[in-house]
Amino acid sequence: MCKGICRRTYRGIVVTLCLLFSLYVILYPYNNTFPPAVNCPRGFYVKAELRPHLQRPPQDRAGQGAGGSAFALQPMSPEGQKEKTQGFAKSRFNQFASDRISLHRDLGEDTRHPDCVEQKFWRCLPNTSVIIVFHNEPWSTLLRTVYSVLHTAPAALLTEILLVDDASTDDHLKKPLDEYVKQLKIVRVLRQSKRKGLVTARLVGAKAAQGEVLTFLDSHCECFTGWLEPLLARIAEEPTSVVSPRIVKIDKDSLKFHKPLPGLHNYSRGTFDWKLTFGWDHSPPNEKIGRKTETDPIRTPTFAGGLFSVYKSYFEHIGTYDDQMEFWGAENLEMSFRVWQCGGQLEIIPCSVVGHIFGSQSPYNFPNSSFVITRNLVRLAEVWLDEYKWFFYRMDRAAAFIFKNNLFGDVTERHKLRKRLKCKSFFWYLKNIYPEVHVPDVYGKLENAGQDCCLNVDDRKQQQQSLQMLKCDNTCGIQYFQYTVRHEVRLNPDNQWCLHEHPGKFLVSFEPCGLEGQETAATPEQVWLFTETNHLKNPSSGKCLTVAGRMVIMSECMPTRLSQSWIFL
Ligand code: LR7
Ligand code: MN
Repeated sequence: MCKGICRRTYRGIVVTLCLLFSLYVILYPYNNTFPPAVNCPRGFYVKAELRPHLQRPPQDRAGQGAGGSAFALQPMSPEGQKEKTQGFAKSRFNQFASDRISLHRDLGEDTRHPDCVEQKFWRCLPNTSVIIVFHNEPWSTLLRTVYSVLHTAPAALLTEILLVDDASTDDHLKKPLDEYVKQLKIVRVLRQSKRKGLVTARLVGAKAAQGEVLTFLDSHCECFTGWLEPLLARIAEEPTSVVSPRIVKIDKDSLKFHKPLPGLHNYSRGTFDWKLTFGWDHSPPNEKIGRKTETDPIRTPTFAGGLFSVYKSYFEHIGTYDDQMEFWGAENLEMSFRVWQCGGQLEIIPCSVVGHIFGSQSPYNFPNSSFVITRNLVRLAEVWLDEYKWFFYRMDRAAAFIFKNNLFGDVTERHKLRKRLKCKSFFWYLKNIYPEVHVPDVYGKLENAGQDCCLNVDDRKQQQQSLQMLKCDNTCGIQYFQYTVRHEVRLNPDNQWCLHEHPGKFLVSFEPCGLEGQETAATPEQVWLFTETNHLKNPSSGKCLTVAGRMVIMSECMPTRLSQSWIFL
């Protein structure tokens, strides 16, 4: 009998396990929108399987720009000179030279690191749509971009190339372009009827794309041999990665393609400053960031934003773009912060090399351009920067104006997205992703708006009773303070004393700072928020720093009270 019970129990367990397993199999795809389930036959691709869509036609070795070389200057006729000047004025690079270089130019020998040249790929790379948005791009640069993809990307991995026209006005980009790309079979032109900028144009492309991965390129690029596979391989391995190639320069004057130099492997990564300008610096040494081989990705705090691959499903999951950003600018930093703060990663893949023409300045004239770019930046600051936005507004007066007068539009949808994805704080981002960032503290006197007086500390005592309001002339004490990113008000120059509130009392004094080194948050009594009404508020007590005669006390915050209104001078 016992045996019977055991057998029955055993059978019960097996049935339950089977049921649970089938349930898991059925539900699996629903809790995993990405990665798409990959069916990966064993082994590596062989060369023949990675053949491009189009073979390059035979090259004229002596031709202009051959092998990625510079356009050679020749004696020029007056008409030629005129054409060159006009081309430069319109495109901000040497269009004259570009127009005389083969659309199919080969870039010569593979000069990437040997580890990259020899890298093998598992036979399970996802396929991709390449999306190229453009506005009034010259024919030669646009078509050289297209051909460089067709000549390098493995046909098996390239679903299509989508050219998205952001309402260009140049005639060559209309019917002639439609007609020309017909022969290229997998190239399609989509159009945005009104000029709205690159963000919405990219969204048009992303929506129409049929590939598993989206790969964005600018309209004046040339892809180096083997650029696509390493990008796709990395996102197959890490589906929440957004990956950029290593971007090299195509010279705006000579159209020389700056090939990766053998032996030189110091890598750049993307950064930003408090004006929210994108920039580059050197990635920390390999040992420090755990890179073991040359094929390993490089984590980057921000990206240039024009050239990258991402799973289509992940792009949608993390909120595509802020579609109310117009024309040009800011979308790259917005996406950088968003990807990191919301659980993804941004990487540069050094084995993937793509060239880009960096023009001398923006060739676009859209209405109110500097206002539009700053407005885009304010939108991103309002959504992703938390209290760090004040650094930006302090650095950029136009941004502060747009913020103050509420001219940046509605960002509630983006806030909802941030909440839905449970994204981390900007403080987390700086600490973990960009710890080398320079965070400026604010220094100065603290003047009270109600009187012509400044907060003064008697440097002989540095105690509560020595805190008072005096004329702002530095004659009898210290009037120099530092408002730190951790929201302390520190007494300078020695930096050891912090403005300190005493719970349940009116008292406020300078006490030794509780926060040391890399700790994340100050002691609650030493936290002061500089509010929009210029109050210095201690959030734990909810009280504000208040002037009472020559004394300074804590009292209930009242928005209009001048005795609670402070200015950092
Ligand atoms: O109104 C516009 N509509 C467009 O369709 C303005 C531009 N565009 C197109 C344009 O044709 C091009 O294909 O959008 C693309 C980007 O414009 P560029 O080439 O003038 O920009 P850029 O190369 O000067 O600037 C970089 O920053 C931009 C900020 O919005 C975009 O993110 C670009 O994609 C980005 N370029 C790169 O990342 C390439 C690497 C260079 C660097 C650094
Ligand atoms: Mn560009």
